[in-house]
Amino acid sequence: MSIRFIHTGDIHLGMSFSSASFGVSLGLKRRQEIKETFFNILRECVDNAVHVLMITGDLFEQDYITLSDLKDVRNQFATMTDVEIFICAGNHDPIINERSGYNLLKCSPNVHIFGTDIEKITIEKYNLDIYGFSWCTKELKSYDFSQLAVEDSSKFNILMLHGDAYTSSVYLPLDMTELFGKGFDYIALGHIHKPDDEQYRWAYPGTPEPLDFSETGSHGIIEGIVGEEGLKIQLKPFAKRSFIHKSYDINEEMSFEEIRSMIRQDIENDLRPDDMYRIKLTGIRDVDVKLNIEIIKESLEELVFYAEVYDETFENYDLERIKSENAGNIIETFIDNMEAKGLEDLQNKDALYEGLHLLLKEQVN
Ligand SMILES: [Mn+2]
Repeated sequence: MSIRFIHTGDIHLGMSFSSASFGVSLGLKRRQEIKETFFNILRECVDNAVHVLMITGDLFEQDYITLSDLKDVRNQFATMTDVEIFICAGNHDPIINERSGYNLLKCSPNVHIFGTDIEKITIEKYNLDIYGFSWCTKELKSYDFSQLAVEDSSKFNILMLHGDAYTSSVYLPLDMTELFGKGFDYIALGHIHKPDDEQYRWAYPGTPEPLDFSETGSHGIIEGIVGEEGLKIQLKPFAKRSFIHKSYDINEEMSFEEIRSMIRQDIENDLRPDDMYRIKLTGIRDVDVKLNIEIIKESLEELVFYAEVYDETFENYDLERIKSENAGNIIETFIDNMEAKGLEDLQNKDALYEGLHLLLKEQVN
């Protein structure tokens, strides 16, 4: 037979979002959406008669999850009697003591939570051995995998780990060449929030619901089959929303309304009403143009779920006037020096305007 599985991780149920750029009230909404998306994943397992669900750590935020949410999860797991659910705890939900979330509730027999030493859990009916361990600390500089070996290569063998395959961080750096050499059919990883569906025998599913503006692109779950014909995995989009970055370069010819409608038009041309936008304005604006980013934000939020706008433009200064007002001081010298370097080079011009912005602000203060 072949085993159909779903691999997810880094759900971060209970995420507080207390310092999110999009604010606390939207954070609360996102917190609820993360939970809904996780329950949609559980429903997907049942609807598609998935045999195995793997959750590779950071299922929840130990410091912020409520007992109420944990009970909802436990109860939902208990209804999924035909799905074997495997969980290895990560650095956000480590099994530290009896108050750790995983120790508070007794789960149904279909839920397998790895202990804090590496162990093998066997599902006889699927001829499957799954290896893994749960974190019991918030940091883990290394782990000795030298004794780890596939015990029965006639079975399907999967390894679940929460760690860092890409950099040498304090979050368990993983030597994938070493681990891959042990002969697992699949290594299910967690910790990195960016999904990678390109790997052949090991992969990060990433966060199913992206958490902030650093988590751009499509997010979802990994659907896979392991069987006599080998392994097949693919990333299936599952997130309710995406984070999108947009940058607009304006110039000194543009009025405020032109700037506002240009941005609005551009967003409308490729409208993604459910998504969250971070908009950056760069370039040089006319000194008389008052760039009211709140008005731009409000006008965009008629179109999309959320927009935040950052003004990184510089005023189009009247250099001759500023020089004559600052004859003999550092501001005049600065302008002279930059003019000598050549303002037709836009980098020089930006540097001049950036410097002037700071110097003139200081002067006012
Ligand atoms: Mn995580």
